[in-house]
Amino acid sequence: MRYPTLQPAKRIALSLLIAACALVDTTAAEKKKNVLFIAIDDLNDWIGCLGGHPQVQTPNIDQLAARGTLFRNAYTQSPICNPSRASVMTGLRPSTTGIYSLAPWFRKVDALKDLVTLPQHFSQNGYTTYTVGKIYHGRDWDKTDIAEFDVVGKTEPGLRNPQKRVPTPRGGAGMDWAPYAHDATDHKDWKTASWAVEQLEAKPQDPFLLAVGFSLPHVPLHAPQAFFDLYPESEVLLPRMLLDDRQDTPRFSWYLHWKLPEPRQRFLFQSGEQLKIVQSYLASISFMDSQVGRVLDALESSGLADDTIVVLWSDHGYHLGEKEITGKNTLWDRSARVPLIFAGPGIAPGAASDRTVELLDIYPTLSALCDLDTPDHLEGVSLVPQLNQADAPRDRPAITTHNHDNHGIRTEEYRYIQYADGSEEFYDMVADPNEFDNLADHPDYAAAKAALRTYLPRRNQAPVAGSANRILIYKNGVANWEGEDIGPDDPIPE
Ligand SMILES: [Ca+2]
Ligand SMILES: [Ca+2]
Repeated sequence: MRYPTLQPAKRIALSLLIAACALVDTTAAEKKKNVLFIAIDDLNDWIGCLGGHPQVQTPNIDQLAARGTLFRNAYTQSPICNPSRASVMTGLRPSTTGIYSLAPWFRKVDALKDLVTLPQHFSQNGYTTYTVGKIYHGRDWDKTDIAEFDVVGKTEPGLRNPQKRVPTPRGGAGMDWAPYAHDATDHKDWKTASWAVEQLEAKPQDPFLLAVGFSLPHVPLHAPQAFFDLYPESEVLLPRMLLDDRQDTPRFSWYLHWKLPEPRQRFLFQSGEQLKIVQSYLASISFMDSQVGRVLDALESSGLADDTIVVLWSDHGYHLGEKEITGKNTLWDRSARVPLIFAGPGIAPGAASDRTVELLDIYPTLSALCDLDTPDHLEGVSLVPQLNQADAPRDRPAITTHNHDNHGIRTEEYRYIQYADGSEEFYDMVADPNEFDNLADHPDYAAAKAALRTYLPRRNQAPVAGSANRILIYKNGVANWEGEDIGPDDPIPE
C-alpha cells in the first residue's frame, strides 16, 4: 500500500508566483487561520448541547457550540483509542490501514510509516504545530525520528489516586471511580490545560496549530470533589437501559469485548456501584469541561480567537450500563456517537447539523478551512458545506469498524451492524434511539437493511503485524480473542 507524499515546495512556489502577479497587497487576504484542536478521551454524547444526559453540566463546551456549528450525528471510525486516533490523524479508515487494536503505533507499519498526518500537513504548509496531552494513543509516537509535531509540551504526568476504590471483577488499577485525592492542580488535565494556556498567553508562532488532548472522562474517573458535588448521588439519573437488552443481539456482539477490564452492568447493580459510576462519569466530564474552558478563555484573552478555527471532538463514546456493559468496544451509538464542534472564522454560529458525519472528516475539513490542499489519500470529505449551512445535503452514512470485518453503518434514520460471522443487527434510530429492538429479521425493514449493506467497506484490510491488546480475529468460523479461541458453547464472561 503506497500513499503519495506531499510536495509543499511546489505549492509555495506557485503561491509566490500568484502573489508576485497581484499588484495589490495580498497580505491580509492570505493570512492563514490558526487551529485549536481539542481532543477528548472516551466522551460519549453526554454534553449539554447534545442532550445525551439530562443532568450533565458542560457550560464551556456548550458555549463553544453556541458560537459555532455542532454536529448532532457525528460518529467515530473505531470505538477504541488507538485506531480511532490513527484514523483521525491519518485520514484513513481502520478497514484501510488494518489498525484495529491498542497496538501497534501506525508508524511501525511499513505501508503506513510515511503517511502525512494532519499536523504534518499543516507543518509542511508553514504552520508551527504544538501539542500537549493525549492526541495519539500510547507512548511510542514521541520516541521515533519522525516529527509528528514541531513543539511537544512536556508536562508532569499528574498525581494518581493512591489506591483503587472499586473492586472490579477483572481488576485494573485504572478501572476505578471516586473523588480525586489531590488538588485539582495536580491532575494531568489541569497540567495539560496550563501548558496550552501558557502557549496562548505567549502568542504561538503565526500561523499555528495547537493540539490539546484531555484524558477525562477516560477511566479512572477521578475528578475533584467539587465536581462530584454538582451531582449528588441521591439525585443522579441513570441512562435508559434494559436488564436483558442482549437477548436479541447476536452472540458475536459479545466477542468484541470478551474479557475486558470494564465491568458488566450486572456487577454495577450487584455491588451498588451503578449510581456511583454515573455520578463519577458526570463529575469527570464537568471537570474536563472546566479545563477546556481555561484554554478557550486563554484563546479569547489572547486576541487570537477571531483568526482561529476551534475543533473539539472525542475519540469514541462510552457505556455506563447500557447494553449490559460499561466501556466502549461496541458498534452501537453509545460507543460510536461523539461530540464534534467547529467554531471560528467562516463557520456558521449557533448552528447544528443532523447530517451523519465522521471524525475522518476533520482532516479534510481543517485543510479546506485553512485553504490548504487536501491530500489525495484522505477518505473523509470536507464538512465546509455543513459549516456554511447546517442542513446542506451529504450523500454518505457514517461507518464505524471494530476489529476486522465488523462494521456499523449509521444514517439519520437507521443503524445497521454486520459482524465478521455474518450476523446482523438493525435499528430504527428515530423510533428507538436506545437501540433496544433489533429488527434485523423484520420483513418491513429488509429493503432498508439491504440498502445500508451496500455501504460496507469494500476494503477490509487484515489486522497489521503487531496487532495486540484487545484484538479479535475471526477466521474459518473460529473466533480468537487475544490468542484464545472462543468455542460456540463457551459461557459469556461475567
Ligand atoms: Ca479513548
Ligand atoms: Ca434488545
